[in-house]
Amino acid sequence: MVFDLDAINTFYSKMANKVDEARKVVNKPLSLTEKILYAHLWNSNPTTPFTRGTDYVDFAPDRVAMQDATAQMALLQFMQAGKKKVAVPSTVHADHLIQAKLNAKKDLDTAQISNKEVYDFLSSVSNKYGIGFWKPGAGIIHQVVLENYAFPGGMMIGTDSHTVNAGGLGMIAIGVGGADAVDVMAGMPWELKFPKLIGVKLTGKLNGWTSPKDVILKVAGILTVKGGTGCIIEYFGEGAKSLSCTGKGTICNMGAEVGATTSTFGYDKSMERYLNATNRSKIAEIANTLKDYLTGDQEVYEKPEEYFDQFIEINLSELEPHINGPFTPDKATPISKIKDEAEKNDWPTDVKVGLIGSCTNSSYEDISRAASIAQQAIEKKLSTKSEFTITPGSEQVRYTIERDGFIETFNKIGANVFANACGPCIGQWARSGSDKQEKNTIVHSFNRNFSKRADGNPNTHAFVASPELVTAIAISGKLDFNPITDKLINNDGQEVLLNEPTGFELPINGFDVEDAGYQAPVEDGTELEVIVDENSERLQLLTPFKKWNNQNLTGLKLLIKAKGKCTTDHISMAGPWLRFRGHLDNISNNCLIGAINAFNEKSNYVKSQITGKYDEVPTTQRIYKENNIQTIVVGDHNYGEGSSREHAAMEPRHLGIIAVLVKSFARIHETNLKKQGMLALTFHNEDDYNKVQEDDTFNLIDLKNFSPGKSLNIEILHSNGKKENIKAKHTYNSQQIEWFKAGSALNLIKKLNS
Ligand code: MIC
Ligand code: SF4
Repeated sequence: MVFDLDAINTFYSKMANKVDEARKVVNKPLSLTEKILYAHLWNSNPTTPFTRGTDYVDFAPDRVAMQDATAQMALLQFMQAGKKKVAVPSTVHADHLIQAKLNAKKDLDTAQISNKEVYDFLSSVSNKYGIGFWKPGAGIIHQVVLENYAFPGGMMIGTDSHTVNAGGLGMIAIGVGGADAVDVMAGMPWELKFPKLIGVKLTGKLNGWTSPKDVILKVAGILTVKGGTGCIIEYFGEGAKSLSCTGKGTICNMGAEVGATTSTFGYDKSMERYLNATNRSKIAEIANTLKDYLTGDQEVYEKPEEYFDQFIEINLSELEPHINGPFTPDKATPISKIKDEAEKNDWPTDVKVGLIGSCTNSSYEDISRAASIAQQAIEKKLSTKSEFTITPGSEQVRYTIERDGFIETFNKIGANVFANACGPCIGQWARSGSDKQEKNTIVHSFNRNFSKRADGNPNTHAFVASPELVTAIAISGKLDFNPITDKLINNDGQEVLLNEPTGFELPINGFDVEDAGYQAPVEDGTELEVIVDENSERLQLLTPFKKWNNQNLTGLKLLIKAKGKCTTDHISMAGPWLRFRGHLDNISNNCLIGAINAFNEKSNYVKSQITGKYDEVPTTQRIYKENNIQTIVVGDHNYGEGSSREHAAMEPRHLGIIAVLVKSFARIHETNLKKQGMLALTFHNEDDYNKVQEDDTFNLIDLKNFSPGKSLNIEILHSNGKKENIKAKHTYNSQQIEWFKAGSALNLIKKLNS
């Protein structure tokens, strides 16, 4: 048993009381989100209710999860915190570093060799500090967490934005940067601004080709990539109850794509069935006795407009399958409109590859429904026009679907099964020919489709759809194929129509696995040593960032004014760069290379105010650093959208960028910047973005008075000698200002522990 039943029992034994106390203080019916948040306060019982969207609150999460690409930096930081053991149950999952090239077996063997140093580091550091280690091949963090650790009413944080997947099992699960994970593992409170609430009522029932994925594709279309910022989305209603637990997981997973802090569902029969199927009947038994506490109060769901900050209703019976993309997950097109849209936008309609799986959509249900389409292709004598790949989410799912014949079915339609890992979803895809940068289309069941994400090719148009739809599209080879209405011509020249997909919520014969791939830590790891080779190009011990000198910051040069979408993929690209995630100096060579320079519309091409020449962003910035000149980055809306990777904050910090001034931030990235001792500022007046010119110098003239709720005054000096004054807002509270003063949050922890 890998989960901690005792800890969960202890939490449940106190939950009812905590929620009852909270209800007295709040003095009105509570949503599920509020129940879970109030039941996880660091300082037991509140005396006044928290104001949503305003109050910073200290929480005590039940557990921490980390994946290999972020765990390296998180654990390098934890090693500096001076603790013997982690304070809460924590796990590390080796999933992001496996490249998908040939097939599961060969790719895993290659990864074991090429990533040996990193895996050895993660395995030994986990062992030393009491952290469970899921070895390469065990599966993708979020699927493994759902299968083993998530529990209704619990609260967890994870160093990956899709940690939110665990909301499918009624948790409040939140993606964070590594420095936040360090707080919790070091036994300190974890701080979050008390979120606003979005209620989504689901009525009706899914049918035909529509799947849970379409619910979130629709929601993404409604809310857009920043509509959920600062909010928790709570789903409820009869429609919600009719969804499988893993389907709920899919919906919560992609909540990251609308910027939501997390999403969740109330405990119901589907969760009970999933807990039973994954050997956790004991949790289901206790959860059944606490049902009312593990869902929102009836009054809240009856009058949602009164209790949520925003309310959306979706009728599942009428929901159409959707295809979202390209380049952004919120461009939602219902299948009936895809032909028109494709034509209108000149999207290439020949689909080169269909890819299913990932942490988002690799449940037994997803795979069985996709397999039912593949089976029809065989029976109806259709040959698959696109390439087709599968990345199973966990070894447990992979083993079970192989046992039940689905892998064989996929193989018969020419599929390639990759390792249980992120693979193509995060650019770990050795796609042949992608360097030619041809305009082409792929369709996948993953969650993100930012430019270059899957294969590094900016001209790959990636679309997101449910696994069953991806399978049908791959068989047809056409983006504008609508399986509900369109016929295909089979190998005998006959016209055939695909029937609706069918599947199984859970395996009839139960899940099975030979070796799930888990390594438990030793009881006492104090004597164990963690070795980091000084000459390593992949791992580097951290040197603390310098503390602030208490002076106003003057003479900051503009490094880049980024235009439009600037996600963490633009700031710290993944794919080939994942190999340097444990080496701050080396990975800093990708700093902001994807951001579009507003002055020339090019990426990785900025003017140096020292040399007057244009060069790559990291090279230009390193020259400023050598000359002890600090710099500032200016950006657009939702800056830092996407991943939790704190490299997107540590790299700029390491290279000497001290401030980031934007129209708005994505939540995790803003916190990451603060944690690493940087200034994360937003324009008071959005239009001031237009005032910023290429050769500008910035003076933060009243930083000495940096205090909560008080705007900062910035003087911009243009090269023509003109001066303009603008105001910048910030969301730092007094604790966060201390992080800035100390040089980073970690410097402060170290000070407290020394
Ligand atoms: C992603 O989906 O972008 C990632 C890769 O899983 C990231 C984490 C990372 O960059 O390591 C995330 O979502 O947080
Ligand atoms: Fe991995 Fe993709 Fe899921 Fe991120 S979104 S955890 S890269 S499978």
